[in-house]
Amino acid sequence: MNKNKDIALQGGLSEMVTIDRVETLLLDLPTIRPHQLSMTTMQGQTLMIVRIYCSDGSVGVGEGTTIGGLAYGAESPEGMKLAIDTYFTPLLVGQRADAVPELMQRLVLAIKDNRFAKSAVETALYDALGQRLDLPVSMLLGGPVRDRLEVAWTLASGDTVRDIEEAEAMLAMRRHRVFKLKIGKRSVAQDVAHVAAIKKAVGDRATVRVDINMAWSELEARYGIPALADVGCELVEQPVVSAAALKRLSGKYPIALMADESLTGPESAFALAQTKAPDVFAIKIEQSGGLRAAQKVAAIAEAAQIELYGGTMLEGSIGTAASAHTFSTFHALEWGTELFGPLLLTEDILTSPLRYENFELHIPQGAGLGIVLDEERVQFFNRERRKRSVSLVAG
Ligand code: MUC
Ligand code: MG
Repeated sequence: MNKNKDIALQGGLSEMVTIDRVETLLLDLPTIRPHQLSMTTMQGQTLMIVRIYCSDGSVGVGEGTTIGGLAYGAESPEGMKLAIDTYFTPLLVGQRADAVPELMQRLVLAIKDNRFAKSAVETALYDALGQRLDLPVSMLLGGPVRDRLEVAWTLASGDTVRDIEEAEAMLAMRRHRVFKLKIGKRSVAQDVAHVAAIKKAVGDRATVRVDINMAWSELEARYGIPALADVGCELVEQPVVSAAALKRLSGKYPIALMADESLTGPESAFALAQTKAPDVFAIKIEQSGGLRAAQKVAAIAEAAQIELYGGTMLEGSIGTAASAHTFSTFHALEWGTELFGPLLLTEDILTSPLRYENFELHIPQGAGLGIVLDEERVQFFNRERRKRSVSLVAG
């Protein structure tokens, strides 16, 4: 046995494992109901799945999602697939699979932006490494400080009565007691009335927050935010586009202001922290550019005394598990999380679904992400397979 190999094995690392192959798939899954945001209404969700095959036989899986194709940001599932197939894969194949930060740095240096695709790839690399070392991803990220996360639910059917019924059902199941309402599509007055009706219906049994997804002008926000505070709403997420306007709105009203779209990774987090505009950061692994980048955003928030919320890009089970492992390492998570993505889908692609219980998500235990894909389901929802069967029927 040579000296290097000896050291590697003593250190718990496997013998030089390399990346053999990278595979990407698009899975189209239905949602339980249309999901209405200020900029789009989702009728389903597309999961961009990446699998990284390593020379020791380990296979890591990662996921990239967005909301409504290109309605939310510059990356679409199709674009992520193309970027990974064409540009990421040649930089990964043949490289040492264990060196995750080094591999990510290689991608960061060669590829601008593409944060969602980078997050998917980093997830797959850590999943494979965790399986190799028999450690959960949370341990590879420094270790969890909690094993469960409070999970909010988003009410976004577009209809007040239906949203109230949905909230009641969630409370009865003890699945969610924090509700985020998607507003910004209607007038400010109509939106405030919608929030007031829902808050009145749930009373002290639940808390109510809103996400405007940048739909308000600064002037609308000046009327809307205090009105929301008056009806018992506790937090307003990304009311306006500009960070300068967010700053002008901050500290004025008895309600927390949260940044979401303005947070695009550690640099933007640092810039926002310097202005101390938002009270809270909605941290997302995809928006941040990966799991470790999300941890950096959390560290910046902590240093600036900005509170934390674990956000979602409505990921399916893979991205949700990766987010859960990452958020489990955050010291403070004052506003909980919204890792409900898999519950918005009618179908799951895991052999055993993530465990939601008593208003919380349990961080999956076990090596890597701690999840197992149901291969039949993956193939069933695979866009390529569906296209092939349609063309066979047509032909
Ligand atoms: C967002 O903007 O926060 C989170 C929950 C939801 O319904 O949409 C996402 C995106
Ligand atoms: Mg948001």
